[in-house]
Amino acid sequence: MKNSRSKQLFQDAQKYIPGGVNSPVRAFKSVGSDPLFVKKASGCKIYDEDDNEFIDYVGSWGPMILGHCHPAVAASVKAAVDNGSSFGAPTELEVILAEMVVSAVPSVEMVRMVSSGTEATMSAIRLARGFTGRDKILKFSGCYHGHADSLLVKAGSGAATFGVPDSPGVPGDFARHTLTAEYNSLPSVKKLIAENRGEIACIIVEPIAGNMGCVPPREGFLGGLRSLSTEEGIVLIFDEVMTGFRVAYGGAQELYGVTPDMTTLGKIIGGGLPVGAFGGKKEIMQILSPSGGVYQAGTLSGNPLAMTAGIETLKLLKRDGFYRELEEKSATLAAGIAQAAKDAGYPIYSTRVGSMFCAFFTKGEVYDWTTAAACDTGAFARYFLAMLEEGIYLAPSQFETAFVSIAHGDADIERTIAAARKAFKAL
Ligand code: KE4
Repeated sequence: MKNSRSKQLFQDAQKYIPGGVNSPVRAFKSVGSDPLFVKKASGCKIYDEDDNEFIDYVGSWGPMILGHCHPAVAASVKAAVDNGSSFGAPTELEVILAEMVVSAVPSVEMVRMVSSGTEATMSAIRLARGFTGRDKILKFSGCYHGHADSLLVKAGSGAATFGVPDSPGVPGDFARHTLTAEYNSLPSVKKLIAENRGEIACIIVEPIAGNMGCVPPREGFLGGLRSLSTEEGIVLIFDEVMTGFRVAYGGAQELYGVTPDMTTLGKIIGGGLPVGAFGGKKEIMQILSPSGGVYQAGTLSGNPLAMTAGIETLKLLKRDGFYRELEEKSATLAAGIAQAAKDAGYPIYSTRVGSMFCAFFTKGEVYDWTTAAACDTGAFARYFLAMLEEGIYLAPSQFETAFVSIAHGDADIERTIAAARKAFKAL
């Protein structure tokens, strides 16, 4: 595959940008290759600077559920630009998107817009601490909630990919307020609660873990967290930055029927532009400045272009049958890839929830960080590169999730399965 232009750009980029990228996982380091520089995208395809075409399953790490450059979303943003790109003042657009989120997400009675998922989770935790007067937070190994200091402890995604779950630069004083339990293990949560009774402000969890690969919640896990949080006066936060509007219009909380006290969102609600959001019960949200004392702010929060893209995207997700169609595509693809591995006699453990899916390169079941970390990342890297050669662009890490969009057609899915058949045979 021709990649001279990407190689040159990567050399140039490394002169000015640390690691040549603006977010670590994009560097392809864990798959032992140099990144491709993307020039444009449309539908389910991306095109790199050497004019290679790929069927894209990264989807900008989740936002592009409609596919890239959806005509209605693109047109709405183009029109919005002519009205101005940022005012730093309230707009009707923010009210419209806020109302759409409140109507869609069961736990959200009020919502605050920010510009990234990290801002959303960081702010939600501050709000939970302000609401409870408690300092400690409880998260799960392998879950990633953005790069705020208190959350970069045994994190997933890029932190796990680089094997630096506890990042340098996070003061011990911060990290000691962060308790870490094991995903899908209620006993590990109960133990930490017993050891820190009355001191835990919130439990933050990815209701479907997407940052150690795709790891679904086991039966009773989310409901158990709900009961424990209620009993202990702990604020339960579902980090739905990835799962929100992805696995259902109301997110994982709608899919599993478990309602948290707060929810963080991002990715899809911005339609590809920078947006995050955190919301929840009115009694909690009301103590947020300026209606209350917990401070949080942002120059570009509620940016009109981002609001426009988000509104247009959510409108299109509401159409009848959208999620059913996405489910059918995703099921066909995931089953085809699993069958390809089986036919090649290559052991993988595959998972899928809606249009989030993952192939774990291990024989055993994957249900938490320990079992995810046991995967053969070298084999995954060879598979990733083999698929790339076939024009299939997967997430460049075993500890990420792949995404299907509504723009992936039958031919794209068949081509992907054929590529997987070839890739597994060559492993
Ligand atoms: P951002 O700050 O990257 O917008 O969102 C942080 C975040 C929070 N919560 C969850 C569940 C997330 O998945 C993320 C970010 N996801 C990663 C992909 N695994 C972003 C990709 C990247 O870091 O470049």
